[in-house]
Amino acid sequence: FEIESQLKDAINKREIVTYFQPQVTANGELQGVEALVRWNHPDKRLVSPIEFVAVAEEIGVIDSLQRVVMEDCCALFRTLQSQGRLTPNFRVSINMSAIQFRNVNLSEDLTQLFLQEGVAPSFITLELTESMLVEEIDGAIKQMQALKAKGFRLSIDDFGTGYSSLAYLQTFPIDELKIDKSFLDKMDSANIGTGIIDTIITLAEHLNFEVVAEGVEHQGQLDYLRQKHITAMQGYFFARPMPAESLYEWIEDDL
Ligand code: G
Ligand code: G
Ligand code: MN
Ligand code: NA
Repeated sequence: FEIESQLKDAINKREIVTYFQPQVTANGELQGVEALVRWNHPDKRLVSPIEFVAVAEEIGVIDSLQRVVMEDCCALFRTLQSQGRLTPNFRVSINMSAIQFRNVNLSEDLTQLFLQEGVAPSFITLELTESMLVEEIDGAIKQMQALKAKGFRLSIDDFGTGYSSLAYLQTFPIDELKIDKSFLDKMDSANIGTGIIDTIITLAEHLNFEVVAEGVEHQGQLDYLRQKHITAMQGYFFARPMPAESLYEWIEDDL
């Protein structure tokens, strides 16, 4: 297949790049960013990460791909620090691959990479999905504990769409839930359809997790979420994922 043979080269040729999407607090402050990988394909054909991340897993280059993303995150830290903009609770969220999450050396490997680049793990939030956690629960809990022991923050992405039971949720050493965009899509202008959002926020409060809402596209959603105990919001209403250079300008102009 074409994309399979091209992907390996793309990583070496630096066609794989990382975009960043801001996460904003209810007060309008920048809480952090999510790193979202992109492929600058020479034919300008848009290849979604949904497609090429899966291909990278199949052909065994997912570790190199994730490494590009992590190094781009470290470069972002260096620039923000040099601009005096790196606050102690700034976060960069990175989407984990299921294959990566199963690596028994993951916590050591990640710690080495970030410390080498001068980035403390406490600045890094690793986004996991429910399917990664429920597949083999004992192994997943061990992996999460190992990552927590090194100081990484842990988040469950697309929360509410998977199959994690409430009983297990309580035993997971995580820091944050990300409310899936599909629940925000159901909110209409009269704020009908917020039941699940409210429930996740309440659940998170009880379990002492922070909450990030993703897919905020309208002022109405922002106004509603603002009155809730929510850590941060992310969505096109604030900004789309963008290259690092654009992010620096966005911070300058919009915050
Ligand atoms: O930003 P976008 O809608 O194109 O992302 C599509 C999907 O790709 C999302 O599910 C997102 O979590 C995933 N994704 C984006 N960046 C990365 C990455 O760096 N690593 C992994 N494993 N998945 C990513
Ligand atoms: O699976 P994950 O949650 O990591 O993927 C998030 C995806 O959602 C990314 O592809 C990102 O580009 C996209 N996204 C972020 N904010 C919005 C938004 O407000 N609207 C839409 N349609 N997509 C969004
Ligand atoms: Mn994500
Ligand atoms: Na999501």
